[in-house]
Amino acid sequence: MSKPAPVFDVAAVRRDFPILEQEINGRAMVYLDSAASSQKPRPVIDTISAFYLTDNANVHRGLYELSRRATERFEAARRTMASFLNAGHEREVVWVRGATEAINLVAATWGAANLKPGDEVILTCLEHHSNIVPWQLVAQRTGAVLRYVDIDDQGRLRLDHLDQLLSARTRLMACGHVSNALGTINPIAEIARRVHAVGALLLVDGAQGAPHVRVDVQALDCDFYAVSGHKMCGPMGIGVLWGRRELLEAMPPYQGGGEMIDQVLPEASTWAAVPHKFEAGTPDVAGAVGMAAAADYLAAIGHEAMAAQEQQLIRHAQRALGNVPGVRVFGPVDPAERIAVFSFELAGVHPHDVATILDAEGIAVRAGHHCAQILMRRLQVPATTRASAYIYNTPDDFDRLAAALEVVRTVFA
Ligand code: 7TS
Repeated sequence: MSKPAPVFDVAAVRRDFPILEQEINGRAMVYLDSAASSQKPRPVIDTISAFYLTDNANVHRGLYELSRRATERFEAARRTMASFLNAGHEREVVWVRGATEAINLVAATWGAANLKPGDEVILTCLEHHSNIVPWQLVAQRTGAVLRYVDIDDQGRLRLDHLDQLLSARTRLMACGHVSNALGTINPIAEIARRVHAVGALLLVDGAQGAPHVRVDVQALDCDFYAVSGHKMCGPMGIGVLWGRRELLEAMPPYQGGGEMIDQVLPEASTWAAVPHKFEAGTPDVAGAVGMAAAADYLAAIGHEAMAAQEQQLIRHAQRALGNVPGVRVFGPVDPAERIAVFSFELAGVHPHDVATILDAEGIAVRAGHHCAQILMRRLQVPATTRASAYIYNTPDDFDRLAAALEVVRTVFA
């Protein structure tokens, strides 16, 4: 099979990820589980380490040099994330633990303050549980009703169905930018136009979008955008909620504690300005600094180069998987409509058995429902095997995967 020329130097990128240079079960490891969590390049690890070695102190409190420095690093990281997302203002960037917390924050604060019985929240059947369960919790408390946009046979959202669901009762739509299970890239700007036309808001779960697609929250014209650091080369336990400033300002606080207040009186308190109103307690400062280093790392490669490289990888992977008898890949066929996340079934073999044999061959994939049980039900499969690639993966990785799938077939013949 011919190997297309990479549009950035993948070998150089791989040298930044020492974790990839190891053997698993006597074979050079192939890491194909980046949709669950990406690996971290040296510049991110070094930035976190340097923060603890030279700048660590609590933020927004001390009048001494180290605390000032930690605060400046923390707020500079916020500016980096604002520019990574093309936010209109750094105050629109709230530090959270990840996409899960970002969505819970909006559901619990905006949702509780704005949803009434009979109001509708539109989700899609592609969503990760993180973008379903928080809305179920607030719907149960407020009497709001959830609706789900269906997909077509390639796992693409049916915009005609969205049009049927949108009405004067719709208050918000919560939609993933990119599906973690199928890799589908959703047409967010188009969805925003339709959602805004009925006067509703659009929250985008960008956990899988930000690592792969250039995010411009102003061009997407969404109202909230949720990001996890650990899927875009940053550390675990840190993420960003971007929200329109006037929305964030109108929302009640999320958690109470230090840092989020202005005045604390015996019976009630007043709140700090956004974004600090939503950042109760000591934040993960090293995590924020590490996430900003990850955003800088991706920006240095360039989203256009990343996307072009990924398109080539998708074509190669489709050919390699397509040559294995019995493999059925879910999701969009056109590479332009997807990222390099491949959920598939292998006829007659349970996905957990596939993943176990792949592990014995040194290949890391995920098998299961991928926190997308609504989608699995829609696809009428109990589970899939999922191979998800990122900037450090090569065509060879998919050749190894295809060869290992032949081993699986032999074992189960
Ligand atoms: N939304 C999407 C689309 C996701 O893929 C994930 C994590 C989340 C939200 C939650 O992100 P967290 O960082 O707050 O946990 N997805 C996966 C996955 O596909 N396999 O493991 C985690």
